[in-house]
Amino acid sequence: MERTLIIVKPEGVQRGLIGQVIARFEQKGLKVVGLKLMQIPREMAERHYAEHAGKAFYEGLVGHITSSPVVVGVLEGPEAVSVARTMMGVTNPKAAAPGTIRGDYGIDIGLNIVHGSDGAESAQREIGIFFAPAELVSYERAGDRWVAGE
Ligand code: IDP
Ligand code: MG
Repeated sequence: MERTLIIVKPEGVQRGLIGQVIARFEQKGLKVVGLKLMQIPREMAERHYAEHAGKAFYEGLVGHITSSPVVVGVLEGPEAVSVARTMMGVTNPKAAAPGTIRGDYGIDIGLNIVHGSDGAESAQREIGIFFAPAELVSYERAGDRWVAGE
């Protein structure tokens, strides 16, 4: 089992897409083990997007992600990191395949609806930025074995 961090970005919250985005991950079989609505402080956004510091879009990115509330969540499941990334679609929603979240809901690269960790290490790092250990809940769902097998 693996965990990944997802964020319904400000445009997703403002457009009323929180439920639809979370529902897709749930329907896939990923388990929500952490979830909260928050407005990200600048310092936290800078840590989250540290890999992009210095890039042309960095200031806009940090400004945007802190501009309005987001929903941050931790999803758990088999290969959760890559499964969530595949469901999100590629970074630029203009190119994202129909059927993906970005492909279905977005058109501007700066307004691509959802963030998802891009690897196991970044997932661990990003989960640590947004969630205290006590905020993550391990639990069994009655249907888990009908999703992931025994
Ligand atoms: P990812 O979200 O698919 O992992 P990253 O390359 O990590 O993509 O970029 C982080 C976020 O920064 C993207 O989701 C997108 O919103 C924004 N971004 C990336 N590249 C550009 C760009 O060239 N112009 C404007 N915004 C960008
Ligand atoms: Mg990224």
